[in-house]
Amino acid sequence: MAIISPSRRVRRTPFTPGVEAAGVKGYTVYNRMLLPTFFESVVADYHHLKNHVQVWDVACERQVQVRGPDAARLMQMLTPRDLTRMEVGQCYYVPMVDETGGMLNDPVAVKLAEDRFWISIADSDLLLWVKAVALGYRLDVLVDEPDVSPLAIQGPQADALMARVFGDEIRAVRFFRFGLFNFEGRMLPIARSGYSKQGGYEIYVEGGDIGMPLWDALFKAGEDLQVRAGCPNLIERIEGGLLSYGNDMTRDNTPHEAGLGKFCNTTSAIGCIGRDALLRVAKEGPVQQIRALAIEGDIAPCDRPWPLLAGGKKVGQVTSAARSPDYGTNVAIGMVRMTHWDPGTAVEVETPDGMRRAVVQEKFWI
Ligand code: THG
Repeated sequence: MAIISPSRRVRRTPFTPGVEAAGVKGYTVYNRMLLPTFFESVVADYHHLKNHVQVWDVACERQVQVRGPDAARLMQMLTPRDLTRMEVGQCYYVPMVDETGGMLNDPVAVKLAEDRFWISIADSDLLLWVKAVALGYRLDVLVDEPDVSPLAIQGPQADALMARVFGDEIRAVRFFRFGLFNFEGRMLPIARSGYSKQGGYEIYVEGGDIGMPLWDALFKAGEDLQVRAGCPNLIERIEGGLLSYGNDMTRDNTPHEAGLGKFCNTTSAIGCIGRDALLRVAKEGPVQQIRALAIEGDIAPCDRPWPLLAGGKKVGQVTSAARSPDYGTNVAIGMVRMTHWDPGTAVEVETPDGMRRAVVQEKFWI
């Protein structure tokens, strides 16, 4: 494949010098920013992630900052998830939808103060939507994109590495909570979260100037832990059922179709945008939904939806797929119509290299 030509529109991150020095071999573009896709190979990176610890440049998870007296009110307008019990120091995975119930993004919300939130976004221009909602409802808030770049530390040795740099207190941070930790005199929110099922942390690096000093400190401290540069791993995230906005679901899907109904509290009186549309789908139930699929045979990278067929009729599509070394099959994520979504259902996938047999799984692998 050809290279991605560098330009101002494809933003570098504070960690890009470290990523390049580590020998990044593949990039994608996410929120108009560079996101590494592999270093040694997707398979080699996968084994290393599951056995050691990696440092990930996920600066492309940009923050939409919401500040001011109406911040909490705006946040609740943006998501069908009930935020009334969300405390300062918590992170919530929050589907965000438009007025038709179509998914606009699936970010992580970070509550920094009663009147200050970060929305850690997936790959869509959510800033524009949030600014427009704030303006349209004449809310007393400021909405901007701060100089904040997440750095994820993922893998079984993440606790060991982080304790060396930030002290043993880091071990007490609970899942989807954050604490403030000092690095070179700056207090950084560090959460126990991340786009893998191997455990770890996300450091919200405020101020690009400390990006490389932090990167270097982590690699120096983790030498004997075999720390490496890594990135969200295609195989591992499919095994874990971690969804990719723009791939596995789009604005054409409701959260219920995406399997995110458990993050929607439409029965309670949450006055969010899209509430009426979601009340309808919650009542009727979706007619298609995200499923794990095991696919037989050799497959190419999934760079467009692959039709799912049964008896010659289209019953869905596959949007993410990869060979899994640990499970000895191709693991995949697809959207499957209700007539064929029961576990054990045999279907066929129309890949660019030909038809492949597949079976709907009861759940994801991790
Ligand atoms: N971390 C942060 N920002 C992000 C991502 C992240 N922004 C972009 C993208 N990833 C958003 N999508 C997701 C998808 C899944 C999860 C987080 C963000 C996730 N899910 C867990 C799971 O499914 O097991 C837990 C969800 C829960 O139980 O609350 O972590 O990764 N900062």
